[in-house]
Amino acid sequence: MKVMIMGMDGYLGWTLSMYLSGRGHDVCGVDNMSRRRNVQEIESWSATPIKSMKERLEAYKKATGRELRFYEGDLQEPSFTDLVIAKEKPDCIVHLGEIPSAPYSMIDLDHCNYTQMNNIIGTNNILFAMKKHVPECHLLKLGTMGEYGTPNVDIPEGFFEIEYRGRKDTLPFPRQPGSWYHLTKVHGTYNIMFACKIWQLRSTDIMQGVVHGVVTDDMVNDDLLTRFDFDEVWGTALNRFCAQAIIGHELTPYGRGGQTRGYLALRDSMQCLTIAIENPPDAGEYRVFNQFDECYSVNKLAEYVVKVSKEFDLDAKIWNIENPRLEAEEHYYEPDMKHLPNLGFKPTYTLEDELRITIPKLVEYKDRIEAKRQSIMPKIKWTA
Ligand code: NAD
Ligand code: USQ
Repeated sequence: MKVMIMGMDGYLGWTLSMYLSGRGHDVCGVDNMSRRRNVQEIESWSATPIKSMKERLEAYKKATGRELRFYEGDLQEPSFTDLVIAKEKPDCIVHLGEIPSAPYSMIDLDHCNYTQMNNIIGTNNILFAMKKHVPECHLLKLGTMGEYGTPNVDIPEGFFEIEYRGRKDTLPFPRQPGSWYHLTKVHGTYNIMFACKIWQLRSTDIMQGVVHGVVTDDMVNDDLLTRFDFDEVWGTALNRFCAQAIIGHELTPYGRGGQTRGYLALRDSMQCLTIAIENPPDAGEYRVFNQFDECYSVNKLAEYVVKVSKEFDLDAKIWNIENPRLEAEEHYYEPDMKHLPNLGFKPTYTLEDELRITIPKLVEYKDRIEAKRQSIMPKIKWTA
């Protein structure tokens, strides 16, 4: 299958490009390299010393004999997006090419607008180019479990049956996102659903939990590593806790630490996305897959990191710091996850076993984490 990966230079995008190519797919990708600039803006960097895209492509060819094609450009530009889709005519577009950070979108008006314009316009440009050039193409779009928020009832996969004033219908489950970033994903969801309805496009909207880990089997040498962020803006919870343990920084669950989310390992995210790619929806179908391995509170995650760190002679300590976000710190959380297991998904390792791979790998980059220690403590406040 010819797969075009929007956001090829990113944490998931680079990993997925190699994973799909290894399974025999013809992979090309797009990126405007904004993630690298946006991380620099807050004076941080990836713990892993990632190579330029040119070096990555050469290293991949040297290691495997296989080629990946790459186009540098901005999905916010309608003519660029139209051109690459018309040129490649992909069977599947995996759209990862968005700004993924909740804290970044909460900095101020400029960062809110940048995130919203980037994410909503980029997706619309893809939809219009698909309609024009590849109406049969499958759009696999990365949404987020955070679209749903933390309702006091079970969370279905996208839709639920409701009876109201004596009448029944199947409707989109209410979205209650918790940041300007998470809102972009909700807007994207409705735009894609509408495009599928009016133009008979086909799409899978992935409500993905928080991803963790740094190693997959394709990273056979360090030139092929993906990025790994740990600062307050771009690092996600479990990845941050691992990096903190390595430099002897207290682990930082926010507030009471009962915030519960779905988490999944990077290698399992690759497995899930590939299952969705290889099992496309029908024309006109808009479907939603929830995607995670297990749900954990941030306190529980920190406890796992303390436990596994000990095996590597790291004495990690937990410090529940003041929560910079506006979010429930104790709540019900029971999301469904049936579609992907029904199509064959099985988590590869337990959380602890994945940590036994991540932590020693990150120890190799201890100096790079230490060098950006100042970027760890949160300064961006939701209600400021
Ligand atoms: P990332 O920032 O590492 O990757 C996104 C890539 O897209 C970056 O390389 C960036 O330069 C590129 N990009 C952004 N805007 C672009 C534009 N206008 N034109 C071209 N390229 C553009 O993020 P990630 O962690 O790999 O996440 C990928 C997707 O998955 C995002 O949509 C994110 O919201 C979603 N997601 C991520 C996680 C997670 O925990 N990492 C969890 C759930 C959902
Ligand atoms: N948290 C801590 N301590 C930290 C960092 C985070 O307690 O040091 C807490 C947050 O307050 C939140 C939870 O951990 O309650 C998750 O935060 P996060 O930063 O790991 O994740 P989030 O901001 O939700 O965003 C990440 C990705 C985003 C994706 C989302 C999936 O950056 O792209 O959409 O995870 S989900 O959380 O399911 O919406």
